[in-house]
Amino acid sequence: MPFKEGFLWGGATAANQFEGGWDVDGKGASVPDHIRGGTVSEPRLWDKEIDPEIYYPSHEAVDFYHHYKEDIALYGEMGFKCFRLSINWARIYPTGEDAEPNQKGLEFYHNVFAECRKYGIEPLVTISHYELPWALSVKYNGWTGRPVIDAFVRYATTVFTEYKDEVKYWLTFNEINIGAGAMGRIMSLGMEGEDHKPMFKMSETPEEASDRFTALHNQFVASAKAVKIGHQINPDFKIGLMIAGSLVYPYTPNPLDIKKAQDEMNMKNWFCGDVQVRGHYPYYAKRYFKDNNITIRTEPEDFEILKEGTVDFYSFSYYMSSCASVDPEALKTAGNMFSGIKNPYLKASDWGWQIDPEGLRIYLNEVYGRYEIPVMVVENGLGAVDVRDKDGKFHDTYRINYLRDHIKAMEQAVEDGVDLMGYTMWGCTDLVSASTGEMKKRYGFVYVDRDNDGNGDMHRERKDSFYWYKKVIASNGEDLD
Ligand code: BGP
Repeated sequence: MPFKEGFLWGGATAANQFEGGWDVDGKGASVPDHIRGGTVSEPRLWDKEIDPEIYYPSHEAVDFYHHYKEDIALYGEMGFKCFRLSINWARIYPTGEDAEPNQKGLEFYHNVFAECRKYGIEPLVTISHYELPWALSVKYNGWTGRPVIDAFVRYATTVFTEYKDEVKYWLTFNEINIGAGAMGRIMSLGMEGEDHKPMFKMSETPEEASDRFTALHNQFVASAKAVKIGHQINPDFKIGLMIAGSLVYPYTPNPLDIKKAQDEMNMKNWFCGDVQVRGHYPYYAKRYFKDNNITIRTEPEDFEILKEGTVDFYSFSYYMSSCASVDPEALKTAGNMFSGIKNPYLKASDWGWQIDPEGLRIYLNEVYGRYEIPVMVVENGLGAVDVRDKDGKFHDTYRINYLRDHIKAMEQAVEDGVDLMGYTMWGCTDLVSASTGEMKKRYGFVYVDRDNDGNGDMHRERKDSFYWYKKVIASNGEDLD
């Protein structure tokens, strides 16, 4: 049996894409609550003032806030061992700097964890999944402002203390390395500048890049402080990092392509893990900052903090791979926040993300070889358009095929010797897409009746993949047919 006993099979979600209830029971607005929906060709725009006439996907999302019992019961039925969710920061501290946490917000997650316990499901909690209270973002220009570190540490301390007997597995920041790419500005900086602008920014000045890396540095410090405090609160906590797994191949054997792929892997993929696992900035970052005129604002004590707050395990999302080439004519591919050059050997999803299960095996081996700490795949899945068949059901064979191939690749990696803790497939219940804000891009085992414009009664239905995944879990990954 390749997967170890107690392997954490399950699914993953994020509060702003899943919960809804954006202004109920004392919750404050968070950054995603100001972002409109979009599509691949129409980028999501953000507004300083929330306009009641406009549809914002996070406001109701798929209403897990009022459906959590039903949703977790479905996870129980599939036999989930683990459910990854994030806590909505603004539900706990509505402005980020409130004197006391919001009791109703704390109560909601107690209820969620109690429900998980009923079915023997272990929660895996992301403390910040693309989330920042709006008030903090405005006051401090997002994570560029140092006071945000203290606000985060206070929030993390509150949830660690509150849920210390209910949650064992934690992640500090979702896909922290997205902040290492220009497209990640919005996630790390908040909404500076004029509004009604696209949520992603593709290019920037050295000053803007300096702000972005300062924001990322502040997140490193905040994460390290939280890890240290978490271990004091409960020494049994396992606290991990979370990276957008970005595997880059050289496009050709041209040594220049190979060097380019190495540089991209370093800064897009390894940089954050190197800081969070090893406790210090990697050697190659110095040259990158020098070549790009980037200056990071730091305090001397930060470097000791980074050393003291290294993580217990490495987790990541994996959807696709890309190539690097020095040829300016090489064809580009769409992608999960980072994009790259198209690989002629791979097919792509409807959204242009290149499907590469073998890449997952390669990536797992690379990560484990580099760090030798436990690894977990906390996001993987296929965003697709699901159409109801003549019999009224969702026969999502394409999703089953995608997941099967990736689970087989994990199996190989385990045989290779990788210490793999678990697998939480992304978007186990259909939810709002992070990059486009669409509902049409579905990942789930469970269908939700909701469309891009907010129509639908939110009822849930099992797809074919639901029954398939149930068998996979029951057989601990043996039965993949
Ligand atoms: C990751 C995010 C998730 C999720 C996923 C799929 O980058 O951590 O929040 O959304 O990608 O992306 P999308 O929703 O854009 O299809």
